[in-house]
Amino acid sequence: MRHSREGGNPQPEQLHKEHTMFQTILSCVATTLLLASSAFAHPDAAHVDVEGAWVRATVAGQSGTGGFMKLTAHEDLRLVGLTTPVAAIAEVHEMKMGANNVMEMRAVSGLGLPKGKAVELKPGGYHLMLMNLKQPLAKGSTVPVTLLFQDAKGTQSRLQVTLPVELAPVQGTGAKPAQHRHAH
Ligand SMILES: [Cu+2]
Repeated sequence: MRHSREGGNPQPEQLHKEHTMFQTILSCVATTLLLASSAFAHPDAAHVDVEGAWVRATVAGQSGTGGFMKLTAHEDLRLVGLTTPVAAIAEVHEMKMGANNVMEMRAVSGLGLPKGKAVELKPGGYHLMLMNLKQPLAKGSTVPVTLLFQDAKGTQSRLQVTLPVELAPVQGTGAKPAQHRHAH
């Protein structure tokens, strides 16, 4: 039902929002199915599938941790940032072997997500870095994260996901059996 406030303008914004939400739900059914109940789409959600997402549990006194997942964009996008209420600082990081065989970690301005290609954020590689944690993250809890994407034109979009806190990578999260990874 529509109504106007006395002396005010109609509120087409609300109708528009609902319409957009409906479209988003339709176009992101695949994402929602993959994530089961662990995530929901934001009205302006980026068209990105998220699989096997998790955040590593912390121990007392630990101020930072990593988040991991497999991202498949439906168009060429870049993951350019993230926010989460549990950490004062959240960045996209890259970890790789540096000089003297020491693993080095650094923030990157973005991670390319070519259309249709699964890009894995995993321990020892790209990851979401949560720093200055405001609370310990216990296994069994969840962490809400908003991922920020940017397309080639610079248009930004977001995807809100809820990541389970785990001690190790999540197995059997609804991903297709053919996509099992084999650890070496
Ligand atoms: Cu890091």
